[in-house]
Amino acid sequence: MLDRTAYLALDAESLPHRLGGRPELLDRLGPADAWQVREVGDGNLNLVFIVEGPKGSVVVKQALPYARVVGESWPMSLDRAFFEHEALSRLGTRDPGRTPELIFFDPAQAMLAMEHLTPHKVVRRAFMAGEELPLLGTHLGLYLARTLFRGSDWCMPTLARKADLALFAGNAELAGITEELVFSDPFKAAPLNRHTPGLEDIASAFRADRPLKLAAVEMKARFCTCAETLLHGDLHTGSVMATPTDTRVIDAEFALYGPMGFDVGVCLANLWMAAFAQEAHRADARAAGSYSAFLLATAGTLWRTFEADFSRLWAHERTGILGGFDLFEAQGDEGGATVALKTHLTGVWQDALGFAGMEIIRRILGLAHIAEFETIADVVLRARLERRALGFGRHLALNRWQIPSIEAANLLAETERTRP
Ligand code: SR1
Ligand code: MG
Repeated sequence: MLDRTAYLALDAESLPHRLGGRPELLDRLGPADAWQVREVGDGNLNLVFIVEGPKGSVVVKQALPYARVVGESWPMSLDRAFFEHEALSRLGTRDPGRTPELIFFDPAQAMLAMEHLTPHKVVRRAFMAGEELPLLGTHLGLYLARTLFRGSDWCMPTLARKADLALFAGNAELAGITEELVFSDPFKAAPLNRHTPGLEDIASAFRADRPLKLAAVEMKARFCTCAETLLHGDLHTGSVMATPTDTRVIDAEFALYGPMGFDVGVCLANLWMAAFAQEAHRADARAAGSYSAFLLATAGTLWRTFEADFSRLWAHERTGILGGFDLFEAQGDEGGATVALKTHLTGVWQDALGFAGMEIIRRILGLAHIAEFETIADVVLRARLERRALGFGRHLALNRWQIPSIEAANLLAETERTRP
């Protein structure tokens, strides 16, 4: 059991004194008495500091013993910092260069120091500013293929795989948060739910919508029971930072073993939601349409890149428990292996659509909303855009077996986005 009696939350004033003896930081930053510190955390859970010195800058992230978004009335284990560190190490090995460089981890202080990504922007904020990120879809598709494939039974040997599964089972508290906030709360009168005024009718209709609630239970069952690979577990566009030429994935504290479609679906959902919010962020309908086209194209590139790179890895790195070379290629049955791959990818796609539907609904009717909608001051407009997104989310959840391709899903998104 880790001794956390010395745990103390950092603040900008105390940070140089508390961390100024660390050689890894002194090497990168220069002397501590010249450090400038800013707290910049805008997420739901943690403290995040940018520390700048004469020689460079770093980020220091520290877990709080409660959920920042709610306050001290929601106590939360500091162990999530341990799981974040373990997860980022693995994800960074599986897709090198796609996560920030880790500098040190202090388990007793639940504190992680890492590379300061600059001039990177949180992707959600780049979307709100209307900045195009031409490589985002490709980078995310590659990241998803590599991390999801290489953390799975298709690639990993049995002993390492099961030890890892057991380790990440310890991140149960954060898994429980996702179970409740994504798959349950939006479909009942949960105390932490909130929504834009004007959405009362649809919030109430969703609580009485048996097919939708059955879909929520089915997706929750997939999330809870399908320990297919190590997931990031919270891959929304606030967990990605980018420039036009580089993309990095951060904030892996929700990491757990789960279905591949969860990371894919959450990511797609956040691209689609950004498109639904466009009308409020651009000067006119034409500009909104043009930026939406970029977002939908990014979703398309993401999925097609994921499929292609996953298929490449399947051909070259299928060395794990489920490898199947002995059953197919070794017996001259290449076609059998191709069918197994296609069946698997179809399952990931259908899961992704179901999870995307859940993510959209929970970001509008649940506790944790997204800035693209939250910053729309005109609540009538906000409600109108959110209502369209809710209709799309419900459609995805209920029709996940009938939407054959990313092109078909994008067409549905554009039809709903422009609905009068
Ligand atoms: C109490 S945590 C609320 C949400 O913030 C995180 O980013 C996750 O998305 C979680 O569901
Ligand atoms: Mg986060």
